[in-house]
Amino acid sequence: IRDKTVLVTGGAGFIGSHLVEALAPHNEVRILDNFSSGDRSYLPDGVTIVEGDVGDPIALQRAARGVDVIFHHAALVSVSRSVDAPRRSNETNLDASLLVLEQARQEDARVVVASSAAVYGHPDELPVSETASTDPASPYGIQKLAVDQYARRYAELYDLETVALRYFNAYGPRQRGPYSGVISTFLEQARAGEPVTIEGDGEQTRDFVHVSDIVRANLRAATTDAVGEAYNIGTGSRTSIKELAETITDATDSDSPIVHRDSRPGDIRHSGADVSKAKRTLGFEPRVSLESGIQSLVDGT
Ligand code: UD2
Repeated sequence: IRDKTVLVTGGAGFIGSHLVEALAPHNEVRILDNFSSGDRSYLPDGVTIVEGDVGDPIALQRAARGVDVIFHHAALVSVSRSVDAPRRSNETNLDASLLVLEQARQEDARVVVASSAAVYGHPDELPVSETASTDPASPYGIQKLAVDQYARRYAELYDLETVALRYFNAYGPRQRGPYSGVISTFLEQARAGEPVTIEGDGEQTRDFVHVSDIVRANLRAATTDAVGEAYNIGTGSRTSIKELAETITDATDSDSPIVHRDSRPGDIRHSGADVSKAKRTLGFEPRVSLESGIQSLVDGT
């Protein structure tokens, strides 16, 4: 997209900052971030920073004034933290998202919301399509499902242009920290020569999607006519956690042993996207294979 005024909530975070990078050359970009996990160094010059909580109506109003599109990426992404503290994660993931939708109504702005594969819970069928039943297995999944449904209903009830993107397992540069995804955890462990910790038997599978593909999906969502819809964003292929551990120890030339720990209570066994709807309707085409995505993380390119 070009020549728009856009707001990225969570714009200093992992996915948000990559999106900001893609938008900044051709658009007026604002971000709203409380820097709880985001970092200023990720932001290119020329971006307007509003420091604050997405749940703070004043900060949100300031950041959203006059925008054409809001990309809503501010969230607490840890499933296990949502289990430990459901109300705290509900505040950020659901209450604040409703504020964002309301603010978009005020501005008549399009909203692209970050939904999640977590809305499906334990899928009945693989790959999982958007018409599959939604039965989230965690507070996080419940919150994302509610946002996803609100987005759809805001399109219908108020004629607001909304799109929900259901991300599968995102990875890439800048994902880090104790609550981040398994790829960044394994990479840190392998590089430090520490044991690579598989939770459970490692036969569970995930659909790992590179952040650059997620950014491309957002750019498509910003212009599509097919609003009021949810789209799976993944690659369509699944990798077991065991295979992932081996790929990462190989790619880093690490001597780290691969060890097993207890599995996570309530862990999803298999997750994989049917991305045909996003391909057909958004023209989304995942480009980065897991092998090349991991290689570029290792090479730092
Ligand atoms: C990810 C997202 C979540 C949601 C969901 C949608 C993150 C941090 N979470 O949850 O926000 O969108 O996908 O499907 O991106 N594992 C290990 N060892 C470790 C860490 C993890 O074996 O040190 C396993 C873990 O038990 C699980 C798998 O790896 O089976 C993936 O775990 P995760 O935390 O990266 O992501 P997930 O799928 O729980």
